[in-house]
Amino acid sequence: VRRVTSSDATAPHPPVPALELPPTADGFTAQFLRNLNFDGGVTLADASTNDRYLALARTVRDYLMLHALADQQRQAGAQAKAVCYLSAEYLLGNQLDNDLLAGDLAGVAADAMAACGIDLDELRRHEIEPGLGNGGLGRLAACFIDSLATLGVPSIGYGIRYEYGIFRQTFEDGQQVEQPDAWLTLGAPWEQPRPEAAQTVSFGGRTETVDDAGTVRSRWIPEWNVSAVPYDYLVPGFRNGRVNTLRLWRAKATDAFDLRIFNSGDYEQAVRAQTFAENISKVLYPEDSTPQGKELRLQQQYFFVAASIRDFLGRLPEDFDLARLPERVIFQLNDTHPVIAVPELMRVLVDEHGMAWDEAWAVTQQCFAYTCHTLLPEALEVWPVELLGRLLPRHLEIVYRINEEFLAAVRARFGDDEMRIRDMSIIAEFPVRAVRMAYLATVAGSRVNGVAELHSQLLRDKVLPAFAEFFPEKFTNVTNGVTPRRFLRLANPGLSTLITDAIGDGWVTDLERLHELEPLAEDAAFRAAFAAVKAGNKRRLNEVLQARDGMRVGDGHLVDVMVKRLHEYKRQLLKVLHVVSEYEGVVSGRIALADLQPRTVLFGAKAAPGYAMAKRIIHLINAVGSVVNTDPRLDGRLQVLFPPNYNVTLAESVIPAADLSEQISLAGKEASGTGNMKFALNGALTIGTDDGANVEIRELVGDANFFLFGMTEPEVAEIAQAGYHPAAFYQEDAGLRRAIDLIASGAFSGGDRSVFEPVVSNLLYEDRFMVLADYSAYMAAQQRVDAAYADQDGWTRAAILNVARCGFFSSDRSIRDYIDRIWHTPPTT
Ligand code: B1H
Repeated sequence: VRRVTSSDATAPHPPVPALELPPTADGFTAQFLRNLNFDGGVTLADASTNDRYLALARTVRDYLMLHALADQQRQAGAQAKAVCYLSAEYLLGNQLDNDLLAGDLAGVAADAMAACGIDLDELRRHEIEPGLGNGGLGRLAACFIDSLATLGVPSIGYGIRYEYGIFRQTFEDGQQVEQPDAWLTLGAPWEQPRPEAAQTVSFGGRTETVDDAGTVRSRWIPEWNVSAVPYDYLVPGFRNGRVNTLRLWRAKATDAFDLRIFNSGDYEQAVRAQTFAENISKVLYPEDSTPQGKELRLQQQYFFVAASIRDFLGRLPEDFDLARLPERVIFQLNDTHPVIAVPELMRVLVDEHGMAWDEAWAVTQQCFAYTCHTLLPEALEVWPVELLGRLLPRHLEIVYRINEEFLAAVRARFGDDEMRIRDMSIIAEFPVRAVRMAYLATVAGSRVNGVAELHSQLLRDKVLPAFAEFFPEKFTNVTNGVTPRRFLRLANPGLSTLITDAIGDGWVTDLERLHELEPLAEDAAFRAAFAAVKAGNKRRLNEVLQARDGMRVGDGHLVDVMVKRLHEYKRQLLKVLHVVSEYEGVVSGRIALADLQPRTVLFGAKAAPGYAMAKRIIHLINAVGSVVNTDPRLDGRLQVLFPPNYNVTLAESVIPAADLSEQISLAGKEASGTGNMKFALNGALTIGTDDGANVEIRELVGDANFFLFGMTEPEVAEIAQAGYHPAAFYQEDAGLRRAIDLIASGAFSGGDRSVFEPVVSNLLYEDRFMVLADYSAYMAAQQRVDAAYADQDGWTRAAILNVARCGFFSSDRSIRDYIDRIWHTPPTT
């Protein structure tokens, strides 16, 4: 045993090798038992499932920490430029399997658990996923940090440690009920609190001007503070020894805060004030795509970006020249949620470091880049000036000055074109004076990117055309991607093994190698093996659904899946109309039961709690399901399953089992989609519109292996322009009329016609997302699906080609594109 001397404490030293590397089952077992005994305070004999789970998680983290310490030491002197990914959401999913895979610990962990008589699968099922995001945007952030680590890019993910993540969805009488997501209650073994690295974040108050040796400067006198305490997650690269950090901030009342209240002697007020501060990181706002302009949400946004900027600047050498900040960092803005970071960095540089405005602006412009994730006008965040001025008065001044100088530049180029000035102003005047965060991000950032080719083009042409004209060089595209580690290697072990047996395991970090599978589509034995994997995945899904919800997919059924947030633009209603039409067809005798391709239609979707129409649509899906599933005339050949609480964990069981992937948004509305990529990569065929990344999927897999239907974006724009009349489609299409009439008749609501009346009249008289206009094309495409599925071997061939041709959709490729087009941050070793 080496003696620890006092010099060890100060001199840089290699991490103490407390654990054996490479890991052995004995070493792993010993560490597991240490954690169980000393961290958990229980013996193996007395340990509960939770105790064992926590000790296992700790042990996995210990091994990763060894890599992290070594990695930090290697990177310390490197002075490489880092990516700071600023995102209000990270939809991480379970950590255990992810970290076992990345750290190559699955084998020793299994042996160690077996040696202790513990069922590893039971511990896997015990994990509660951190659901710190709503949907695609949050999951994208999680995929990106995985790829950043795997590619060896120095980076930090910054976000919020919500005490309550996305709500847990239950159904009562078919209607959504939201339950709090208490993911922290049984312990959070993957995170490490770092109270010593807390930052203070200020709010409110006023500004005053001071004469600083002849220059008039503004400064902020805030009114209240909160403390931001970081909680760190290890983000391991795939077996490369690299470990990055995800730093999530938790709001705590500051000591000063406590003291002030303590002095006032008002105990009740003291407790209330503490709650007030800590509310900031209490709950994730459950709106996907449609932000609500709530004050607490702005507090959350400023809270995490202010803490993150300070945190990053604190990592630079004491004497670092901030004029060179762009050499060391790029802050990537994940949508507009962190855009308040722009005036914050300006404030830090100008007010706190005394930098001249113009120089600070030049630095700031190089340090930010902005990703837009939407096309819906209602999704573009704006903050009322009144609110911003009250919460962050200095930031409002800074935004005004940025806008003034920007509009002066616009005038200098285009003259006093007041229409243009009003269009481009960062400050909107109607309906209330408000800051347009997307405009601020566009003016401030070095780059603006959309998330799929079509989306980036529409962003230039429709959402920000004046800006694209003014700053053509800023606009670029980075098509989204998904991590093949979680969504293929882990979620689909059967297919992973089949692929690896055929082409080796290089695909896990080089997904384009899936192309090597293409010739195997013509190999009958490979097709049979592929089909067997799909059948096995359906059995696995059934085990999960049985245990979770008492549901099962029918034997021999085509598994038709639509899982994503519930939003009208995504058109779950179109899928419902298809189901109702098939049902009506059989019941009325127009379709012979024997001609009906047996199908299970599986939905998964959460609705924002305040989104009434979305909740009615959930109710309708459940109502249709309970009628269709139990009508003896259908004999079980058409099933509608809607397991509640769709999340990352359920996705990992559902996606590998799917035959058909529903990607049926109205063209021009879905920015990208990422579920579409996960399904294709797992060998489901897509029925989809020409929208988002569907366009690129279809181009890559080929028209023969994709069921395209519906209007194109220009066609949508044209009929919108001409005046869209949904009722005309209802009048002209007898099948559509029968389906809608059946819903309107109360057939799915126990004869009560009022229940779904709002859904029906919305479809007939408004139908903002043109469900009725695409209905007949969708029905025809579903007929092509049925015909194609009848040829099982042909279907399997097409499915294999989907897998083989979707390597492009790795988030590793997305990150390489960000590096090449935006960040210019080479990987380090
Ligand atoms: C996407 C959001 C979003 N776009 C506001 N916008 C939110 C907007 O809390 N909010 O207020 C939360 C989320 N999310 C999605 O991003 C797009 O709809 C998808 O098409 C895209 O694939 C995904 C990732 O780019």
